[in-house]
Amino acid sequence: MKKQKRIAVINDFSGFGRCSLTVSLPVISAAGIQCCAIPTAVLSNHTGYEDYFFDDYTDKMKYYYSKWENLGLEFDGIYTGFLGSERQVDIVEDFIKRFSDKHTKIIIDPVMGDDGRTYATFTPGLCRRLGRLTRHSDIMTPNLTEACILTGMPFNDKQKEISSLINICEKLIESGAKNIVITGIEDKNSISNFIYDTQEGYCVYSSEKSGKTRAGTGDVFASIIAADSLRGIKLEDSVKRAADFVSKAIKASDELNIPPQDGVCFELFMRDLIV
Ligand code: PXL
Repeated sequence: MKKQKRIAVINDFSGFGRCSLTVSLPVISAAGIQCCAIPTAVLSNHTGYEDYFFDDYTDKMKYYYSKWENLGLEFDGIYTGFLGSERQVDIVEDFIKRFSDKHTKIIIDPVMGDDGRTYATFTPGLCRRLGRLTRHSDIMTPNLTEACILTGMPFNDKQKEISSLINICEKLIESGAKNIVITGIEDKNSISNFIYDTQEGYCVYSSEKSGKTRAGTGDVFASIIAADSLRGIKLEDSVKRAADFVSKAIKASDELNIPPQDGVCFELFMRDLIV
Protein backbone atom coordinates (compact mmCIF):
# COMPACT_ATOMS: atom_id res chain seq x y z
CA MET A 1 0.00 0.00 0.00
CA LYS A 2 1.45 3.39 -1.02
CA LYS A 3 1.55 6.22 1.52
CA GLN A 4 -1.09 8.93 1.23
CA LYS A 5 0.37 12.27 0.08
CA ARG A 6 0.16 15.29 2.34
CA ILE A 7 0.44 19.00 1.53
CA ALA A 8 0.64 22.11 3.73
CA VAL A 9 -1.32 25.02 2.31
CA ILE A 10 -0.45 28.49 3.59
CA ASN A 11 -3.19 30.91 2.63
CA ASP A 12 -5.89 33.10 4.13
CA PHE A 13 -9.26 31.86 5.32
CA SER A 14 -11.96 34.03 3.73
CA GLY A 15 -15.35 32.85 4.94
CA PHE A 16 -17.20 34.15 1.90
CA GLY A 17 -16.15 34.67 -1.70
CA ARG A 18 -14.75 31.26 -2.70
CA CYS A 19 -11.00 31.84 -2.60
CA SER A 20 -7.84 30.74 -0.79
CA LEU A 21 -8.25 27.96 1.82
CA THR A 22 -11.99 27.52 1.27
CA VAL A 23 -11.13 26.53 -2.31
CA SER A 24 -7.88 24.63 -1.70
CA LEU A 25 -9.26 22.36 1.03
CA PRO A 26 -12.02 20.76 -1.09
CA VAL A 27 -10.12 20.82 -4.40
CA ILE A 28 -6.95 19.22 -3.04
CA SER A 29 -8.88 16.74 -0.87
CA ALA A 30 -10.80 15.59 -3.97
CA ALA A 31 -7.45 14.47 -5.40
CA GLY A 32 -7.02 12.16 -2.41
CA ILE A 33 -4.32 14.35 -0.87
CA GLN A 34 -4.40 15.32 2.82
CA CYS A 35 -4.61 19.10 2.86
CA CYS A 36 -3.25 20.74 6.05
CA ALA A 37 -4.08 24.43 6.38
CA ILE A 38 -2.05 27.27 7.88
CA PRO A 39 -4.10 30.49 7.91
CA THR A 40 -2.26 33.73 7.16
CA ALA A 41 -5.32 35.83 8.04
CA VAL A 42 -8.99 35.33 8.76
CA LEU A 43 -11.38 37.43 6.71
CA SER A 44 -15.15 37.61 6.67
CA ASN A 45 -14.91 37.83 2.87
CA HIS A 46 -12.02 38.58 0.49
CA THR A 47 -10.70 42.09 -0.17
CA GLY A 48 -12.41 42.31 -3.55
CA TYR A 49 -15.55 43.44 -1.69
CA GLU A 50 -15.84 47.03 -0.52
CA ASP A 51 -16.03 46.06 3.16
CA TYR A 52 -14.46 43.16 5.02
CA PHE A 53 -13.26 42.07 8.45
CA PHE A 54 -9.52 41.22 8.41
CA ASP A 55 -7.73 39.52 11.31
CA ASP A 56 -4.01 39.21 10.59
CA TYR A 57 -2.51 35.91 11.72
CA THR A 58 1.19 36.79 11.30
CA ASP A 59 2.01 36.76 15.04
CA LYS A 60 0.40 33.36 15.53
CA MET A 61 1.76 31.41 12.60
CA LYS A 62 5.06 30.29 14.21
CA TYR A 63 3.27 29.09 17.37
CA TYR A 64 0.81 27.25 15.16
CA TYR A 65 3.35 25.32 13.14
CA SER A 66 5.74 24.76 16.06
CA LYS A 67 3.10 22.26 17.27
CA TRP A 68 3.32 20.54 13.90
CA GLU A 69 7.08 20.31 14.41
CA ASN A 70 6.44 18.68 17.83
CA LEU A 71 4.16 16.19 16.08
CA GLY A 72 6.99 15.42 13.64
CA LEU A 73 4.84 16.20 10.60
CA GLU A 74 6.36 15.91 7.14
CA PHE A 75 4.93 17.14 3.86
CA ASP A 76 5.14 16.00 0.25
CA GLY A 77 4.19 19.49 -0.84
CA ILE A 78 3.94 23.07 0.37
CA TYR A 79 1.67 25.49 -1.45
CA THR A 80 1.54 29.19 -0.59
CA GLY A 81 -0.98 31.78 -1.72
CA PHE A 82 -2.17 35.11 -0.33
CA LEU A 83 0.43 36.63 2.04
CA GLY A 84 -0.48 39.93 3.68
CA SER A 85 2.89 41.38 4.73
CA GLU A 86 6.65 41.15 4.25
CA ARG A 87 7.05 39.58 7.70
CA GLN A 88 4.63 36.88 6.68
CA VAL A 89 6.84 36.02 3.70
CA ASP A 90 9.79 35.58 6.12
CA ILE A 91 7.66 33.22 8.21
CA VAL A 92 6.73 31.19 5.13
CA GLU A 93 10.40 30.95 4.21
CA ASP A 94 11.10 29.66 7.72
CA PHE A 95 8.29 27.09 7.36
CA ILE A 96 9.75 25.91 4.04
CA LYS A 97 13.19 25.53 5.64
CA ARG A 98 11.83 23.53 8.55
CA PHE A 99 9.35 21.32 6.73
CA SER A 100 10.81 20.56 3.31
CA ASP A 101 13.50 18.30 1.95
CA LYS A 102 14.63 17.66 -1.61
CA HIS A 103 11.49 15.59 -2.34
CA THR A 104 9.01 18.27 -1.23
CA LYS A 105 7.24 20.02 -4.10
CA ILE A 106 6.95 23.76 -3.48
CA ILE A 107 4.18 25.59 -5.31
CA ILE A 108 4.12 29.36 -4.96
CA ASP A 109 1.26 31.50 -6.16
CA PRO A 110 2.53 35.07 -5.75
CA VAL A 111 -0.92 36.59 -5.13
CA MET A 112 -0.67 40.37 -5.60
CA GLY A 113 -3.27 41.50 -8.10
CA ASP A 114 -5.20 40.81 -11.26
CA ASP A 115 -6.35 42.51 -14.42
CA GLY A 116 -3.56 45.11 -14.26
CA ARG A 117 -4.49 46.17 -10.71
CA THR A 118 -2.99 45.28 -7.32
CA TYR A 119 -5.01 44.02 -4.34
CA ALA A 120 -5.66 46.25 -1.30
CA THR A 121 -2.84 44.74 0.81
CA PHE A 122 -0.12 45.10 -1.86
CA THR A 123 3.08 47.09 -1.22
CA PRO A 124 6.30 47.29 -3.31
CA GLY A 125 8.18 45.74 -0.34
CA LEU A 126 5.82 42.75 -0.32
CA CYS A 127 6.41 42.34 -4.04
CA ARG A 128 10.20 42.28 -3.56
CA ARG A 129 9.94 39.68 -0.79
CA LEU A 130 7.52 37.53 -2.78
CA GLY A 131 9.94 37.69 -5.69
CA ARG A 132 12.68 36.30 -3.43
CA LEU A 133 10.34 33.62 -2.07
CA THR A 134 9.82 32.23 -5.57
CA ARG A 135 13.47 31.06 -5.48
CA HIS A 136 12.20 28.11 -3.47
CA SER A 137 9.45 27.17 -5.92
CA ASP A 138 9.27 24.09 -8.11
CA ILE A 139 6.23 25.64 -9.77
CA MET A 140 5.07 29.23 -9.61
CA THR A 141 1.71 30.37 -10.94
CA PRO A 142 1.57 34.16 -11.36
CA ASN A 143 -1.17 35.67 -13.47
CA LEU A 144 0.04 38.12 -16.13
CA THR A 145 -0.39 41.10 -13.78
CA GLU A 146 1.76 39.43 -11.10
CA ALA A 147 4.37 38.24 -13.62
CA CYS A 148 4.71 41.85 -14.87
CA ILE A 149 4.98 43.26 -11.32
CA LEU A 150 7.62 40.68 -10.35
CA THR A 151 9.79 41.43 -13.39
CA GLY A 152 9.26 45.20 -13.41
CA MET A 153 7.48 45.14 -16.77
CA PRO A 154 4.51 47.38 -17.60
CA PHE A 155 1.20 45.54 -17.85
CA ASN A 156 0.01 45.95 -21.44
CA ASP A 157 -1.03 43.95 -24.49
CA LYS A 158 2.55 43.69 -25.74
CA GLN A 159 3.32 41.37 -22.78
CA LYS A 160 0.83 38.86 -24.18
CA GLU A 161 3.11 38.15 -27.16
CA ILE A 162 5.11 34.92 -27.00
CA SER A 163 8.46 36.73 -27.19
CA SER A 164 7.53 38.90 -24.19
CA LEU A 165 6.22 35.92 -22.21
CA ILE A 166 9.48 34.05 -22.83
CA ASN A 167 11.40 37.15 -21.73
CA ILE A 168 9.32 37.43 -18.53
CA CYS A 169 9.84 33.73 -17.73
CA GLU A 170 13.57 33.95 -18.38
CA LYS A 171 13.76 36.82 -15.88
CA LEU A 172 11.82 34.77 -13.32
CA ILE A 173 14.13 31.77 -13.92
CA GLU A 174 17.15 34.07 -13.41
CA SER A 175 15.66 34.94 -10.02
CA GLY A 176 15.53 31.25 -9.12
CA ALA A 177 12.12 29.96 -10.26
CA LYS A 178 12.07 26.53 -11.92
CA ASN A 179 8.77 25.96 -13.71
CA ILE A 180 6.29 28.72 -14.40
CA VAL A 181 2.69 28.96 -15.48
CA ILE A 182 1.57 32.49 -16.38
CA THR A 183 -2.20 32.29 -16.05
CA GLY A 184 -5.14 34.32 -17.28
CA ILE A 185 -3.67 35.89 -20.42
CA GLU A 186 -6.89 37.34 -21.80
CA ASP A 187 -7.77 38.31 -25.34
CA LYS A 188 -11.15 39.34 -26.69
CA ASN A 189 -12.35 35.76 -27.13
CA SER A 190 -9.76 33.55 -25.49
CA ILE A 191 -7.91 33.01 -22.28
CA SER A 192 -4.44 31.46 -22.35
CA ASN A 193 -1.90 30.00 -19.99
CA PHE A 194 1.79 30.16 -20.85
CA ILE A 195 3.73 27.17 -19.54
CA TYR A 196 7.51 27.40 -19.15
CA ASP A 197 8.78 23.99 -18.11
CA THR A 198 12.55 23.79 -17.60
CA GLN A 199 12.55 20.15 -18.83
CA GLU A 200 9.98 20.30 -21.63
CA GLY A 201 10.29 23.87 -22.98
CA TYR A 202 7.42 26.30 -23.37
CA CYS A 203 3.89 25.97 -24.71
CA VAL A 204 0.57 27.78 -24.61
CA TYR A 205 -2.80 26.35 -23.71
CA SER A 206 -5.72 28.51 -24.84
CA SER A 207 -9.41 28.04 -24.38
CA GLU A 208 -12.44 30.03 -25.42
CA LYS A 209 -13.43 32.73 -22.93
CA SER A 210 -16.39 31.17 -21.19
CA GLY A 211 -17.66 34.15 -19.18
CA LYS A 212 -16.85 37.01 -16.83
CA THR A 213 -13.58 37.51 -14.95
CA ARG A 214 -14.21 36.18 -11.42
CA ALA A 215 -12.58 36.17 -8.00
CA GLY A 216 -10.77 33.06 -6.79
CA THR A 217 -10.23 31.43 -10.18
CA GLY A 218 -6.45 31.66 -9.66
CA ASP A 219 -6.84 29.75 -6.38
CA VAL A 220 -8.91 26.98 -8.00
CA PHE A 221 -6.35 26.78 -10.79
CA ALA A 222 -3.27 26.71 -8.52
CA SER A 223 -4.89 24.16 -6.17
CA ILE A 224 -5.35 21.74 -9.09
CA ILE A 225 -1.75 22.35 -10.24
CA ALA A 226 -0.48 21.77 -6.67
CA ALA A 227 -2.43 18.51 -6.26
CA ASP A 228 -1.39 17.25 -9.71
CA SER A 229 2.28 17.99 -9.09
CA LEU A 230 2.19 15.69 -6.04
CA ARG A 231 0.52 13.04 -8.20
CA GLY A 232 3.39 13.26 -10.72
CA ILE A 233 1.25 14.65 -13.54
CA LYS A 234 3.11 16.52 -16.29
CA LEU A 235 2.72 20.30 -15.91
CA GLU A 236 1.25 20.78 -19.39
CA ASP A 237 -1.44 18.13 -18.79
CA SER A 238 -2.20 19.60 -15.40
CA VAL A 239 -2.62 23.11 -16.85
CA LYS A 240 -5.11 21.75 -19.42
CA ARG A 241 -7.13 20.04 -16.70
CA ALA A 242 -7.11 23.12 -14.47
CA ALA A 243 -7.97 25.54 -17.28
CA ASP A 244 -10.85 23.36 -18.55
CA PHE A 245 -12.22 22.97 -15.03
CA VAL A 246 -12.09 26.72 -14.31
CA SER A 247 -13.64 27.50 -17.70
CA LYS A 248 -16.56 25.14 -17.02
CA ALA A 249 -17.12 26.64 -13.56
CA ILE A 250 -17.02 30.23 -14.94
CA LYS A 251 -19.64 29.36 -17.56
CA ALA A 252 -21.97 27.81 -14.99
CA SER A 253 -21.47 30.74 -12.60
CA ASP A 254 -22.58 33.18 -15.30
CA GLU A 255 -25.60 31.00 -16.10
CA LEU A 256 -26.55 31.02 -12.40
CA ASN A 257 -26.08 34.82 -12.22
CA ILE A 258 -23.54 34.54 -9.43
CA PRO A 259 -21.94 37.98 -8.81
CA PRO A 260 -18.31 37.94 -10.11
CA GLN A 261 -16.82 38.74 -6.68
CA ASP A 262 -18.55 35.64 -5.24
CA GLY A 263 -16.18 33.47 -7.32
CA VAL A 264 -17.04 30.31 -9.25
CA CYS A 265 -19.49 27.56 -8.29
CA PHE A 266 -16.77 24.86 -8.38
CA GLU A 267 -18.79 22.86 -5.83
CA LEU A 268 -21.14 21.74 -8.60
CA PHE A 269 -18.28 20.05 -10.46
CA MET A 270 -16.30 18.40 -7.65
CA ARG A 271 -16.99 15.02 -9.27
CA ASP A 272 -14.60 15.98 -12.11
CA LEU A 273 -11.76 16.35 -9.60
CA ILE A 274 -12.19 13.14 -7.66
CA VAL A 275 -9.30 10.76 -8.28
O1 PXL B 1 -8.00 35.06 -4.70
C1 PXL B 1 -7.08 36.00 -4.36
C2 PXL B 1 -7.32 36.53 -2.99
C3 PXL B 1 -7.02 35.73 -1.90
N1 PXL B 1 -7.21 36.15 -0.63
C4 PXL B 1 -7.73 37.37 -0.39
C5 PXL B 1 -8.04 38.21 -1.44
C6 PXL B 1 -7.84 37.79 -2.76
C7 PXL B 1 -8.19 38.66 -3.86
O2 PXL B 1 -8.82 39.68 -3.72
O3 PXL B 1 -8.57 39.41 -1.15
C8 PXL B 1 -7.96 37.79 1.02
